Amino acid sequence: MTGFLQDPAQLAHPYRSDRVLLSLLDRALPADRRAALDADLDALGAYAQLAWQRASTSTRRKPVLTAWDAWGRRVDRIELTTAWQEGPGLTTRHAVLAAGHAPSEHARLEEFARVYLYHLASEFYTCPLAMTDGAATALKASGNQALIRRALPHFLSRDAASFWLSGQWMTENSGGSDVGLTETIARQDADGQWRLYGRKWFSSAVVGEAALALARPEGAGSGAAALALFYVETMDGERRRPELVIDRLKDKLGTHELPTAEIHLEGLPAWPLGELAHGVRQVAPMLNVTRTWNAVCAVASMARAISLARDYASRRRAFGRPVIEQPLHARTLADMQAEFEGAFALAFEVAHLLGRVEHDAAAPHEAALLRLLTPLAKLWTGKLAVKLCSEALECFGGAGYIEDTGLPQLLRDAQVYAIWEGTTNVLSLDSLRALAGDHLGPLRTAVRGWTEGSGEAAAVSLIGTTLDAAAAWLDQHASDRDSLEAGARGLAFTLAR
Ligand code: MFK
Ligand code: FAD
Repeated sequence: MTGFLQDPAQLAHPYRSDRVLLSLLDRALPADRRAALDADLDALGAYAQLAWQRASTSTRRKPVLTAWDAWGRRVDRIELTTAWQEGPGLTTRHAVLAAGHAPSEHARLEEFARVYLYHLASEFYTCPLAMTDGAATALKASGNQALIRRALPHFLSRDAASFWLSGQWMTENSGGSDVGLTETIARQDADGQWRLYGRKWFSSAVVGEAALALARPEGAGSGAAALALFYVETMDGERRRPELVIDRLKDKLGTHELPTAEIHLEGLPAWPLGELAHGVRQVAPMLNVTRTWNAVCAVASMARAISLARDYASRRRAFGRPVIEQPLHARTLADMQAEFEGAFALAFEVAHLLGRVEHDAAAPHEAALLRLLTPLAKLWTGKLAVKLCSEALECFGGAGYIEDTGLPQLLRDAQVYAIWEGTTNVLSLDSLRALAGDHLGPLRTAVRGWTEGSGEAAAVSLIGTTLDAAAAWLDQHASDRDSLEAGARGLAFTLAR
């Protein structure tokens, strides 16, 4: 049978074709650092193209858990997809995590450029990578030299053979937003060794070698302030420690290649990072790093969706011309691109600020600015990724709804960005935390810097009016916590926009 056959969308090289990324890096980095970065980004872009081609010719696989071997031994072995098997080699070779911890104010920007290009091809191997980066950051902040010496060489290794992934064990059946409900107990042996007993309800780095875990020291009171933060290791040589039991892998809407497990801890050895309380305060550096990863990965999903939709529009014809030449379709794509570029600017502003703050290269207002923009970037990009991936599927017409085009996966996967690492509401409340004190002062200072000399008087005036209205709203509701919280999402969206 012959007849018309539609050419599928082709993925342009995600690095060489990304005008927005290229122009940011050219602008923000000194020439020598910019040049040194090129080879890694080029290779990660090529890997992304390879992965897209591979996905179109192979059936996607989910990881498989084998709990018992043929002879009745508990093995909890997880078989991973190809991209996951390639993850340690690829990411250590291209220094994805190590780059972020280099001694430079540009380190984080250089790291997140890599993350942005790698994320879609990684099949969410970026999820445990983010947590490993967060664990490295929280360990450094703790100042616990013994744990830093023990774990950081593995977390930041440039050699796959010695590389370790870390998990982030916070969420329990009782609560993921309200971790103060944590039931996991930390008990001390007679010899002083701490051990964890309890159940962690979501563990996305269950194949990792380490984790940071919240637990309640036995006898401590209730609530979040009484929680401590512990470092654990999951392996005993080649074997998973028997005190860590994988109950099952979750059956999820998306992120199918990512093995997210329900686990039990039956006396897993653990070491406190610092004081045996205020574990949430101690894990906060990890949260802020993983939230930055989330924002950058959400933006990467938008970039991928738009790139494919634009390519398809140049191949697909309707009413006598390529649909990209239909004024309304061109306008649809242009609107998507504009929203993406705003989100990209916000996410990468956070990435660059993080590096400047970590290396004492920030202006006085920038630490507070980073604290505010991190939840805003996470919540804004999480929602926008769903909207733009959905719009991109529609750009393919019916083909966008068909599984083996590889397109529906974009939408399914995007839904996770708004949920994990703090939901949109939880992040909106976190932005209220960040606005305590000087309210909007750091943002006003930043906006002055961003818009200086722009010549966009009307836009500058609109931003000023918006910030004035936000400040007035905060003052008006300052003494009524319930109405402040009820309006927190609206305020967060306004500020992010
Ligand atoms: C591919 C993309 C990559 C992304 C990978 C993602 C992998 C997914 C893995 C996960 O989902 S891991 C689980 C993530 N879980 C969360 O994000 C928890 C969501 N809930 C919250 O964030 C709640 O707001 C929180 C648990 C923090 C509430 O806890 P509390 O103890 O009731 O809050 P409280 O008392 O306000 O804060 C305790 C302290 O922490 C305070 O400091 P002080 O003790 O000094 O007063 C807060 O200021 C501080 N704090 C809280 N959040 C902070 C923070 N400090 C800095 N930054 C923050 N974000
Ligand atoms: P709940 O906290 O029960 O929230 C339910 C609803 O209530 C949400 O809409 C929330 O916004 C709202 N809500 C809660 N409190 C408030 C409030 N004060 N004001 C307004 N609204 C509120 N966790 C880990 O610790 N480690 C992992 O590796 C991990 N991996 C994950 C992987 C995947 C694929 C997913 C989906 C989740 C993962 N999580 C992980 C868990 C994730 O972090 C939690 O699901 C998330 O933090 C929400 O917690 P919850 O599911 O208990 O929802």
